[in-house]
Amino acid sequence: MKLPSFWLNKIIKEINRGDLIQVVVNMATDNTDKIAFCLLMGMALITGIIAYYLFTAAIPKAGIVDSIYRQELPPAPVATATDAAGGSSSEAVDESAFANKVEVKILKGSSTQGNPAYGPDPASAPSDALVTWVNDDTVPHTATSGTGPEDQESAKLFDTSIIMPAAKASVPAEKMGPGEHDYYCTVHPFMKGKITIT
Ligand SMILES: [Cu+2]
Repeated sequence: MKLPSFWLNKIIKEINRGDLIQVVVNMATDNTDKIAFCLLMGMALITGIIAYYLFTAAIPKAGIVDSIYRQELPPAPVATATDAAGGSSSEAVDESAFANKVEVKILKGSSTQGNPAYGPDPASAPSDALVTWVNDDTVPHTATSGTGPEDQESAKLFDTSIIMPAAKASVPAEKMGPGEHDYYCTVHPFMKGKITIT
């Protein structure tokens, strides 16, 4: 394609002569098709620039969702998730009163049946310890005493209630009493674990 440099040279020469109007006239009289091409390219350029700024102006802003399905989250679970003391959904436990602390993790991905649920499992704790379940998953879980929802003794020994993602809940080992205890998640009853108080 020699056309662009040809036109460039011609335009520069004409401009050097200081006769811009003559440039346009020459182009219009001699090369109507090439003028049309240039005009189309010019219009495309203008369209592109306008479209760029219009689309930029239409980009949605973060945090603003104009959806008819939008629902505000209930405030209580949000507060629980950020509550480092163990969540308002379970009984308040003074962590500083316990020298012995045992942590059981609710494992990431545990809401999928077949995945490991709690870790360590079985867990063990001395009777003077505070057992804390930490939810490392992205959905709410519980640690509820019993073998499952059908268990008559379910939740009678202990129940953390809902633990939101990144939150935790504690139960004193003393409350559970010595021996091996089954527990499960009321949200996902296939999630089962054991804890032994020694
Ligand atoms: Cu669960």
